[in-house]
Amino acid sequence: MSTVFALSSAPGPAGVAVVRVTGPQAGKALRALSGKLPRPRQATLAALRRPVSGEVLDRGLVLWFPAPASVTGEDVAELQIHGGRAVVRAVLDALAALPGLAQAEPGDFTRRAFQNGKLDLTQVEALADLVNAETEGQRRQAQRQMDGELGQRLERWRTEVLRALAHVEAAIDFGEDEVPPAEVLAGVAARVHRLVPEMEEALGEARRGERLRTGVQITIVGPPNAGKSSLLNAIAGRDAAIVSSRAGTTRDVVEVHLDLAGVPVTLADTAGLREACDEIEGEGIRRAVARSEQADVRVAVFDAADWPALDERTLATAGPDAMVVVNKVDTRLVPDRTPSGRPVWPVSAKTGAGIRTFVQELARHAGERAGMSEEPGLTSVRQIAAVRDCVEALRRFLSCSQELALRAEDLRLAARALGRVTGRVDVEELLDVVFRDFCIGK
Ligand SMILES: Nc1nc2c(ncn2[C@@H]2O[C@H](COP(=O)(O)OP(=O)(O)O)[C@@H](O)[C@H]2O)c(=O)[nH]1
Ligand SMILES: [Mg+2]
Repeated sequence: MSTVFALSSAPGPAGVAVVRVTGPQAGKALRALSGKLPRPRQATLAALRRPVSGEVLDRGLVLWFPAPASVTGEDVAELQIHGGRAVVRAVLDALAALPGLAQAEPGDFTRRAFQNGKLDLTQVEALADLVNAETEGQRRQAQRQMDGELGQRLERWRTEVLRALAHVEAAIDFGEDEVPPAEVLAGVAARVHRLVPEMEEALGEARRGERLRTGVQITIVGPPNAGKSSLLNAIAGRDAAIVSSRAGTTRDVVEVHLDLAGVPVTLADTAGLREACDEIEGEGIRRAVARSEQADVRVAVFDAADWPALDERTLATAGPDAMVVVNKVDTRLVPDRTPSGRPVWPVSAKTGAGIRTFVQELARHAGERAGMSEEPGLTSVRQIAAVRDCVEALRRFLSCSQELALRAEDLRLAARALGRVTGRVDVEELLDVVFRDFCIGK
């Protein structure tokens, strides 16, 4: 394995820059620059010198993490130096000049951590999510996944599937005298039967975790001139959408990305719903309807002037679970229920009245859709696809329509699908399970 180094902190002038070296030559490299190896895991002040010439490049803290108790599982040296561009450049150049050392490729440290069993793939994904987290909700989700809970849950499932597979293979290999296949198979089927609904439940909840990663989609719909664009601007606190008293001003979907109480959301303003005057407006309305269909949360905006009549087309497009907002209450007051009894958020995009209360409620809805309070579930498309493949294979196994050897193959596929998620695909483990359950060679 090669030894690589990289600037681990962000580039550019800063108080401190962190340079990490990982691999078998890391200790040698640290000694070459600082003169000696500090005690493991203890921050030690040292002068860093250019090898050969002995010129002092910087003074900083050095740390030494011998394998395997390090972030990558290899020998790791960490240099905390002054974060000036020239200082960093000089130290990186000095490292590059050492024999056997090379600049790390993107993701090298994490890849090594994975290869050495420090992280499973769900944790690798979580690490990327954590580094990219912009809102509190995203940080929390990534942190939970980083703890490895999701990986452990998947490993538990995989072990169950492997155990079932071991029993089926035993039934094939051992012959009738030693393991009565019918009995074994019934036990295996019962186990798999319990597993499938658990996975399906996780799949059912998966959209939530994904929403927290990518953002909850909120769409504003309503008749022309109700104040949809004004509402979006009031929520976003800036003039993202063009506001005009001319009906049909907003023609395409206008999006803003916001942090609503820790939940990332994409708020979309759309064209007013009415009979289109021209082709472009018609397309805008078609997009409005399509966007509304895909949305996680729909907001229907009406003009207080029309109260108590509410535009039918908007009600139909937004659907029964939409939040009903009546705008322009500065011109006319409205009650807090629609004639049919649905709750109403009375607001004025112009004066700001009611906006705070509405935004709080909107944030709560968005948070609910993102499953902010849930246990760590599946969060990425990759994870969801793999668990879906697994369930499919297990269902095929349970359908009993094939001969035993083919059904064993279904279990193997199921285990492999789960292994793909965590990155653990070794067969050695399968043998362990077999030995544990059967005491072969007893
Ligand atoms: N009085 C009053 N006028 C508003 C309010 N919100 C929007 N308007 C006006 O209503 C018109 C239409 O607003 P706009 O946001 O473009 O509506 P949209 O077509 O639904 O996007 C504009 O002239 C706005 O100034 C409000 O809360 N009170
Ligand atoms: Mg508009």
